[in-house]
Amino acid sequence: MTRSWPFPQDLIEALHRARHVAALTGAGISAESGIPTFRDAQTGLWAKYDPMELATPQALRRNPGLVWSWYEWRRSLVRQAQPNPGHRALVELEKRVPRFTLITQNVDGLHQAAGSHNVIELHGNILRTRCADCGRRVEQWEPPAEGEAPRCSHCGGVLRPDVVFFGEPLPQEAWQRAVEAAEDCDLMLVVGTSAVVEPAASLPRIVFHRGKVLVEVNPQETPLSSLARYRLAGPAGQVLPALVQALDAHRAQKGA
Ligand code: BV8
Ligand code: ZN
Repeated sequence: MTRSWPFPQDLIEALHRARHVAALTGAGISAESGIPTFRDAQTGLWAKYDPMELATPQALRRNPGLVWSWYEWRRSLVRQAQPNPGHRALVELEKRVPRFTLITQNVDGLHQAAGSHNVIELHGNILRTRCADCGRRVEQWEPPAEGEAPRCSHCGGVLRPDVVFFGEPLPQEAWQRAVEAAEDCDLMLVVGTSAVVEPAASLPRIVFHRGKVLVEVNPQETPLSSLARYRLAGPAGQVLPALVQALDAHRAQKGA
């Protein structure tokens, strides 16, 4: 049963009228799928490591085996995770608006698993692996010795997850498409992101400076909260399904 949220009528009207809706999602939308966010303390084995230290090219050079093990642990969490009602509500919303662009900072592939189409992955995907040297995508590899990273069968380079480390540039094409969506959309939902990581966090500011509607879905305040025309302070897994329901009710009433 979805808690019915008291959405402002003009928010639902703006969603109803929007020609192009964009959504920017962060780790918060996957929290209800059991994947720890970055801001949460790293659970268990990894409590003593800082993601900012491990998700870097320096860490990969210095200790590829440790970086590889950290990502193997995170991949095991992702493989057990299912999309939650928040992911599924964005699939429903995509069906209800003329144009919908889903931009995610997440690397867990849960939007695609939920059925979203043309997902823009700004930071890559943890389930894909590539060679750090020749860049080849790699589907299987010899299991590495304990504490080592596996090697590329083509060039002998260390293998790494196909994600964007801190200090690395974002994939050019993904970034371009995300900026185009921010420059064209009538409304942007910003869901489950602490809006700290750049350049992703600059996308909602483009929408704000264009005078378009920014909607933040996050139980906590963030640096974006002051720019949001609407702040829906709740978990995405409850707020987003309720938002789609309110849009349907609004349209049924208009249709009636
Ligand atoms: C770049 C893949 C330039 C890896 C990720 C100073 C020093 C050094 C660097 C910088 C600096 N200042 C700026 C930088 C640049 C740096 C950066 O932004 N650093 C920050 C930390 C200050 N950015 C970069 O390095 C980027 N690259 O700038 O390159 C360049 C250009 C040309 C040539 C060379 C270089 C690359 C950034 C990408 C890093 N990779 N991921 C991996 O995953 O291992 S980012 C990673 O962290 C995630 O992908 C994610 O994007 C980010 C975490 O952010 P969030 O998604 O927001 O998650 P978070 O946990 O923070 O927040 C969760 C939110 O959800 C919270 O607000 C919470 O309240 C909310 N929530 C919780 N539950 C729910 C919920 N919301 C809704 N419902 C719920 N149920
Ligand atoms: Zn290679």
